[in-house]
Amino acid sequence: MERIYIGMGSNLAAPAEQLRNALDALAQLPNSRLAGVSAFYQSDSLSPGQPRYTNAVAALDSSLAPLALLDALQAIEHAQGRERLERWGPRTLDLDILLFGNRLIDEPRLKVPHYHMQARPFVLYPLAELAPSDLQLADGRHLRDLLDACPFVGLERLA
Ligand code: ROI
Repeated sequence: MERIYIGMGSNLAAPAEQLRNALDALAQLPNSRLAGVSAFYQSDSLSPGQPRYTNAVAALDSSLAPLALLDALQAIEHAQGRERLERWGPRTLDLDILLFGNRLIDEPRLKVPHYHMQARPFVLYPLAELAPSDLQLADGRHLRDLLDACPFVGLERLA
């Protein structure tokens, strides 16, 4: 089993419900256990002119291989109506593998740690709710340092 952190986001079709449905689907993945979920957070989209996003992070313990998990996450996105119309476009559901145990993954379909996580408060702050405070990424960076460089700005933590 490895500990995997999954970033979740939605800005269409009742975002909080999309995240709850995705959590139900994650809990049913084979050879896996849903180990935790952060609070939900709302924030403005990084690309202008889209509805606000609801984001959260899930902790999954799994013995699935990285690409098998990626396939499963894409199947969940698809089942919840994700259409890949444009890069950075609005979406019913986005599931991103942020961290996968202590692995560095650099494949065409999958880069871990996730590329943009260090600059995104809506990823780092929910991740910090679940991860140990001394978490070190596989590339040597410390979560603590990423948080220090990424102010808690524009995030609204939902009850
Ligand atoms: N903005 C926010 N706040 N949350 C997201 O999940 C998100 N995802 C994206 C872009 C369009 C970059 N902006 C986002 O893909």
